Amino acid sequence: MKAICPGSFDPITRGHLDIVERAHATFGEVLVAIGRNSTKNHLFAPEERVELTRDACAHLSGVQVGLIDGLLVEYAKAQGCTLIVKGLRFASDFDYELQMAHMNTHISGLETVFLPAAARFGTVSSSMMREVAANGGDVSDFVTPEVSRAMQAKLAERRA
Ligand code: COD
Repeated sequence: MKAICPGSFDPITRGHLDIVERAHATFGEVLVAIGRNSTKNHLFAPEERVELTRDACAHLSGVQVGLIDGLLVEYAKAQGCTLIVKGLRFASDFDYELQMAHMNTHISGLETVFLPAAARFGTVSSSMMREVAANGGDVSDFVTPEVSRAMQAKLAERRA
């Protein structure tokens, strides 16, 4: 079975990575799919997010990374994925994810499986990482060293 783990991943956190690793252990082949998501204010361009995510997943053979063009479910089917895997942290995630799961099933018949966030990463979000790093805080417990360096470089570039 090939599962798809979609998200904005701006940037990928250890919480995201934990979901990808568990999806890999449970379902085998995994495609981590990055949405362009124009409604969010991004730190990294979609192609930069692909590179950082690819790097973070390099230790997982059988995990690929791609960029979603258009609808997630169409991309998923075109790539041979038969299941969507998402992480859930708290009730607000569930409210949002349930709407997307219903719509994705309605459009395509693809089911969504939810994995509970690991306790140690259960309140970690990309937006919190961006906020902490932008104000000089240390995010290295929650992102890979490469992501941490890329965030510092991007923020320095923005300040220049
Ligand atoms: N631990 C576990 N899970 C986590 C953590 C954490 N610390 N942080 C986030 N997650 C989960 C989220 O709950 C989510 O399931 C997933 O990881 C990705 O999170 P984000 O924030 O990076 O990504 P989102 O929620 O902004 O991604 C939205 C998509 C890109 C998936 C969505 O917009 C999409 O499918 N876009 C394609 C266009 C489309 O088909 N739209 C219609 C959808 S119905």
